[in-house]
Formats: sequence, C-alpha cells, structure tokens
Amino acid sequence: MSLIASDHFRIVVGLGKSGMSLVRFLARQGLPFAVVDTRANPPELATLREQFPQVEVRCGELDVEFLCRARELLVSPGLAIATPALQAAAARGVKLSGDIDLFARYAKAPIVAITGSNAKSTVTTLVGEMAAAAGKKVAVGGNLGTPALDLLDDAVELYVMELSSFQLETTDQLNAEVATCLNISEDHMDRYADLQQYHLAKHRIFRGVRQVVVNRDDALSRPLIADQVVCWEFGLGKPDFKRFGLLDEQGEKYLALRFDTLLPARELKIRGAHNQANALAALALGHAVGLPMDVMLATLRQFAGLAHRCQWVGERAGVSYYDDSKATNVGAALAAIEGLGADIAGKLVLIAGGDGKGADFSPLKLSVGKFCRAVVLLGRDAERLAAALGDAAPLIRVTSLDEAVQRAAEQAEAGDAVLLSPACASLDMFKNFEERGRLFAQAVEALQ
Ligand code: UMA
Ligand code: ADP
Repeated sequence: MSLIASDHFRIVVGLGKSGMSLVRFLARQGLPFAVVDTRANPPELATLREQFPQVEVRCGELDVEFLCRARELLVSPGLAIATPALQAAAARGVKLSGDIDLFARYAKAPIVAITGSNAKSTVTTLVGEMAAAAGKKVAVGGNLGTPALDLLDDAVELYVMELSSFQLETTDQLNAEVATCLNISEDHMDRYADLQQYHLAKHRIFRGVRQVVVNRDDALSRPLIADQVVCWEFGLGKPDFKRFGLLDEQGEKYLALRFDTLLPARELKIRGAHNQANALAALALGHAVGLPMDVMLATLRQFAGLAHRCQWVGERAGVSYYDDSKATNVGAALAAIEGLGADIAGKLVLIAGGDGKGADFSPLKLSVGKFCRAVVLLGRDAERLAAALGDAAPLIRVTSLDEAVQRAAEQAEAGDAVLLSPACASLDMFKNFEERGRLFAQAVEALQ
C-alpha cells in the first residue's frame, strides 16, 4: 500500500502494551496510521495481525523517510525521544507525542497524576482505593497496570494515573487537576545524560496543573508553578497550614493535617517511615480532589500494601523474610533498609544486586553499615555494589537466588530480618521483578 503524507496520518512507534493501546485508540477514532518497532518480533505483533490485519507494520531499524510521512509519531515509553531516527524526523517537522498526551486530550474527568522515582504504585493504588471507597467511578492505571488510553471512558469520574519519566518525555500538556512528583533519586541513568534530564522529564507532569502536592522533605519534588496553583504539602515533620505531616502526642505518633491528628501511625498496616510518607501523600492527593477524610482514613487502615514492596513472605527460626523486589534503584533500597531497619528488633541481612542501570551505589554504604549484619550479592553488578559498600558489612557473593536465601538464612539471628531489596533491575537474571520476588518467596518456603 502506498502512503500519502496527510494531515491525519500517524505512526505508532513501538508495539508493546502502549503501542497496542494506541492502535486500538486510533482505530476507534477511524484515523489512518501505521506501526513501527525496532524489534524483529515485537510482543504484540501476532495480536495486531489478527485484530487489525489491514494496518501496515514495519519491524527492524527505524526508517527516517518512512517516519517523515507522518504528521505525528506516537512514541512508546520504552524508546527514548533522543533516539537518532526520532530526532531526525522531529528536525524535519514531525511532531513527537505519546499515549499520555493523547489521553490528556480526550479525558473528560479530572486527573490525579503521580510520578516520582519511588512509591508511585503504592500511592496510586492507595488514592484509587480511597476514591472507590468514596463511591467514585475511578479508573486507575498508566505505568501501573492498564495503559492510559484503555482507561478512557465517558462514565469515569476520576482518573488516578501513575506516570513514568519515560511517558512524561512525550507529554506536552497533561492538565491534571492535581499532580505530584513524590521524590527524586537516581534511576534510569542508562537512559538520561544526568539527574537534571531525568528531573526535567518528571516535572513535565506539572504542565497545565491546577493543584500540586509537594514533598517538603525532597526539594527536587517542588515544581516551579504560577501563584494561582494551589499547593499542598506532605512530609515526615510537623504539619501546619495546608500541610500533612506527623505529630507526636504523649509519645504516640499520628498522621496529621494542620494541627489536627488524623490517625495513629501504628494503625497503618504498611511498615516503615517511607510508608508513612506514602500514606500522607495519598491523603494530600485525595484531599485535593475532595475525597472525604473519614473514608480515606478507613482505606489507610485496611491497606496491606502491594506485592513485592517490603512484603512479609514468611518466618523461619525467628527470622522474618521480606520481599522488596520492586526496589529496582538505590533510593528505593535505601528507604526499605532505613524504614525496616529502624522497625525491627534485630539487624537486616540484605540481598542485593542485579542490573544497576548505571547507578552510583555509594549512597547505600552508610545505611548498610548502620542496619545490616551482612549483605548477600548477586547479579551483573554485584562487584560494583561490593566496591561501593566496601567494609560497611560482611559481603557474600552468590550466583543464584536460592543460594542467596540459604546464605542469608545462615547469617541471620532470631529477631533479624532477611530483606530482598536489590537496588537493581531484575532483567539480567529474571523475566521481571515479579518473577524475582516469586522465586525469593519460593526459596524462603523451601528453607528447612
Ligand atoms: N522497545 C524496543 N523497540 C521499540 C519499542 C520498544 O526495543 O521499538 C523495547 C524498549 O526498550 C523496552 C521494551 O521494548 O525495553 C518495552 O517497551 P515498550 O515501550 O513497548 O513498553 P510497553 O509494553 O508499552 O510498556 C510500557 C511501560 N514500559 C516501559 O516504560 C519500559 C510499562 O511500564 C507500562 O506498564 C506500560 O507501558 C503501560 O503503560 C513498565 C516499566 O518497567 C512496568 N516501567 C518503567 C518503570 O516502572 O521503572 C518506566
Ligand atoms: P514505584 O511504582 O515508583 O516503583 P512502588 O510503590 O512500587 O513505587 O515502590 C517501589 C519501591 O520503592 C518499594 O519496594 C520500596 O523499596 C521503595 N519505596 C516505597 N516508598 C518509598 C518512599 N516514600 N521513598 C523512597 N522509596 C520508597
């Protein structure tokens, strides 16, 4: 089929989950489009051929001439905007956009938008559950679960969206009702030139926003915003006007808004100071969109956390085992080590390592020295981790997760916890972080 450059012609770049959601969306709108993917056999190719046999698909190296036939390239998050062929097309006037931009153009209900290096999924899920408990017809997704465009529905009353820096790279105007960047620490340094580029991508979430939620313990979470934008804050210190925080009353720690106590922190099922921050962030976001406080607090009381995020998976010989496989960067592992380390009677035996995505591991050293009895290292970047940790704790090298769990069990004493919090992506040894977490739990189960 020969393609004529037209005002409407678009190309979907990438045929994974996002690409397929774009295909469904464009087909629904009756707009002409083609699909490209740099992979020889992208994951959704068979589905596309079966459901949309008329759509042209080109796999393999991107062809700039072909890309330039489109008015707009809808780029999947897995491909960086900096990809030379995409930049070459952009230089010739082709617009680069993505699924979130399209979603924002078509969403009719207010959007709660959540990004950050860590805690996105936990906070997104919490706000979604709070809204559902308040009787709202809420749609939850984005980087978590269902791709954004598959959520679009005129009956929806509130969208709660987890957005990654990859998705935000192609997002021009999100126009969220309320947006937050929960925290910023190094991640995806294999994709960004430096922390500033990563920060810039994340902060695109604030474009066109009406209210923001700021983490006052993390200066990098604070956006540059106009005076009329309403600003709510959360943090682990004392709250005041428009602020959520923690208050101490007669030795009891409470989640609080302004000068009012809301809920004793010990009533949260999710553990550690980092999860108290997450609960406060969710309250601030829910409050900004008018969810009733009593309903939000009831949700917080029953929320047991998501799988693979500091999830308790068993106990053997007085030692608890926690699966924090989702800690795929240094900031996440740090939060887990400090949050859990301060919360248990004994010490931690940490299992870490994997694909470090180019990160600097040195920020781990101090906390490992303070909270860890030993560290069991595995995966591609085990030696880089070892070099960064130095003599902070005894280091044990292993080649499999089963061996890691066995060696950790040998090291741990009653009252200790074994924590899988890798500070690395899983892809060098596992299909994904879920598989890594599942195999960890199985290895714990198999311990004598
Ligand atoms: N890829 C190519 N060539 C292409 C297109 C993609 O090699 O032409 C590669 C990418 O480099 C990547 C993989 O294919 O390694 C998947 O990329 P994709 O854009 O096709 O991904 P999707 O299947 O559409 O999934 C994406 C998100 N994945 C990424 O951003 C890598 C999913 O987040 C998200 O759930 C989904 O859209 C729906 O919105 C996953 C993720 O790992 C969970 N996100 C990162 C994170 O959380 O740290 C950002
Ligand atoms: P994301 O979706 O951003 O990856 P998750 O809610 O899935 O976030 O949590 C991922 C990991 O981040 C957890 O396993 C935990 O180690 C860490 N984490 C959770 N809350 C925080 C926080 N407030 N600050 C830093 N790290 C956190």
